[in-house]
Amino acid sequence: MKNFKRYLVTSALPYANGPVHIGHLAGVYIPSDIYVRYLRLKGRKVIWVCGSDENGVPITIKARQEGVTPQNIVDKYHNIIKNSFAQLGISFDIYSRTTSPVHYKTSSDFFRTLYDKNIFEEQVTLQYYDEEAKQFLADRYITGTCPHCQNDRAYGDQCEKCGTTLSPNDLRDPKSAITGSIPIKKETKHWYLPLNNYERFLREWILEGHKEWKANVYGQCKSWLDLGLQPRAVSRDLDWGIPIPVEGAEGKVLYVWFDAPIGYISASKELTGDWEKYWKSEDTKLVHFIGKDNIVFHCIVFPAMLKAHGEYILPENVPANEFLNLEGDKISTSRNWAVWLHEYLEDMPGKEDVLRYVLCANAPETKDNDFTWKDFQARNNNELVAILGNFINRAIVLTDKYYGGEVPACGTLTSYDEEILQEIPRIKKSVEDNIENYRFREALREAMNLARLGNKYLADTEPWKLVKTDPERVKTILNIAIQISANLGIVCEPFMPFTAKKILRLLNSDKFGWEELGKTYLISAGHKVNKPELLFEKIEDSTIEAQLLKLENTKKSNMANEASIDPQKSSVTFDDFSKMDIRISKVLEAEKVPKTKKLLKLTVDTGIDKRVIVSGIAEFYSPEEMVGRQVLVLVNLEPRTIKGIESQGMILMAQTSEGKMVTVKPAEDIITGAYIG
Ligand code: B3M
Ligand code: ZN
Repeated sequence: MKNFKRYLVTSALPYANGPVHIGHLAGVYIPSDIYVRYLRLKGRKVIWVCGSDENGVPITIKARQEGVTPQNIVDKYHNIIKNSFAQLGISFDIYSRTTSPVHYKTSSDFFRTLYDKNIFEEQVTLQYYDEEAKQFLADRYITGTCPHCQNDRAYGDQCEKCGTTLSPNDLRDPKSAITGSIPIKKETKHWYLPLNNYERFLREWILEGHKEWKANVYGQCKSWLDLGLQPRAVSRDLDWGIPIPVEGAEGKVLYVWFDAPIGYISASKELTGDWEKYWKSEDTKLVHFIGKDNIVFHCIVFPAMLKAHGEYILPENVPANEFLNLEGDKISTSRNWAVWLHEYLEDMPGKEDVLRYVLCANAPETKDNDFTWKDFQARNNNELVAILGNFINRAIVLTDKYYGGEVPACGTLTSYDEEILQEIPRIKKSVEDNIENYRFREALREAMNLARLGNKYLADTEPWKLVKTDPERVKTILNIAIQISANLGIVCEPFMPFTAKKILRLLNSDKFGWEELGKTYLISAGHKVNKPELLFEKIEDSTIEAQLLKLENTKKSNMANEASIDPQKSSVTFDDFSKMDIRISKVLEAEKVPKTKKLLKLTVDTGIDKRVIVSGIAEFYSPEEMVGRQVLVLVNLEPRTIKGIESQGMILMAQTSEGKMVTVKPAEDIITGAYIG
């Protein structure tokens, strides 16, 4: 294995278009915090950089939604994100932002270097352009009908109803989301990074050189590479972002995925004058912590950029996690389906480590996982309270009770004592191996095994039974229990830094070095520990129910929103409207149209005549339910033949939030044939 002199750790830059949620934490920030805290404890040289991703379309969309400037948006969310990270103990060396002057210059220079080296290809293409707003439309700014599911609110990059990835050209009836007008196609020039030229290098570097990468990461890279790489545009027509530093590029900015990873370099520059050592020497170990949706950018695009530039090292590993779901549903910022960190910190003061623990114990390291409040409660009550808290408490309480808090001297060890003590260095080694290999769940499980070991030791030796008959033995047992507690104060630090501190405070002890983990004489006889205090408290059902209620309300309001978000159609003249002849009618007969699931054949009395209408409501109403019902009928709709039956008119229906079609009826008794208008 290579011997690295220093570590450069990066964590994905969260978009400053919303706060941070538990999915971000479990996927990226908690694992990287554990990793870096551990490296520091081991005395390795390390810098850890992060910051807010403040450029790009996600920011301008949010600004438009809230009716404020993009600058307002990034200022607001940068502060929320930065503060909430700090409160959770996420210990970046720097949390910067990609609107910083250093970043503007760094990424602009980076582009210019590649430009001067003739790396880019220029291409003129036709893009949608909104003539009213006088601007080119980013994919997200074009809406239209999805060609797969007919959803008429699909976006130019994706249909959120059926989940298909789209390009703006796939949409039928495209409209500008800015003005609602129909966009035209207009020529525009952009710079492309020819990823295809780096395919061979990437194949060798990843597929041959990094077989040790996590299977999910390696697998995703392989499938991208096997599909073949295409040139990718690294510029955009947008009025928010870093201007392209080339003449004749007015109105064009760097694509956000071009500048964002350079943000790691800019933040390092802001942090230390030594930044070049970290970024440009082969004996630096560069590790990117990200979520799975960012793999291609960190394993393929950014390395190709770094390679093209020529001066930078490449990542040694990219331990991307899968996704965390919430109560069975995908976490979504726009649908507010999330547990937001800043809200958690407010709702659950003093429980920072509970969240850190649960999200690490349940981290989606190899597959998507689910966060549920019930599991959160169970892990707190059955693990933190019952295992870790219980052991530390028993060790301190017994020392307090029997010896007034003075740690008793250790006498002769039995072979069982020795067996127990030998476990500690084994646990240490296992925690280290697991962390170094990005298996944080397993590392945490092993750390907790030390508390399990302590509980088992006390349960097996039962000092409370021996205190009268064999006081010397009890001294040894409690000395050992206190040594195990001190070891827990060390081993918990990367995972639960607040708890590690509390343990040491209970032991009335200074911080130990990590190298002391595994030692069994950390606290000397005669040392006085503090009065017992509980490390964790039980979480009651009512607390969990309050959180579940919050989620339920989100679900309800989402449903209401979805039911009412149909935008207003374009205006019609009164003449247009008065052409429609709508009458109160009565259904006389109803039957299913054979060989169809959705159609009913209805005979209705319109007051004018009796006629046949075919209506697509069989999924919602049985023929029996329709007979005798008053309905609204558009009687002068051109007749249409459906399944061989001539349909003369249309029954008017409304749609419920669950998508059910229901008939509409007048508020008072009214004669058949009455005119509506
Ligand atoms: N902001 C996307 C994300 O939050 C993006 C990461 C940038 S890392 C350089 O998923
Ligand atoms: Zn669709």
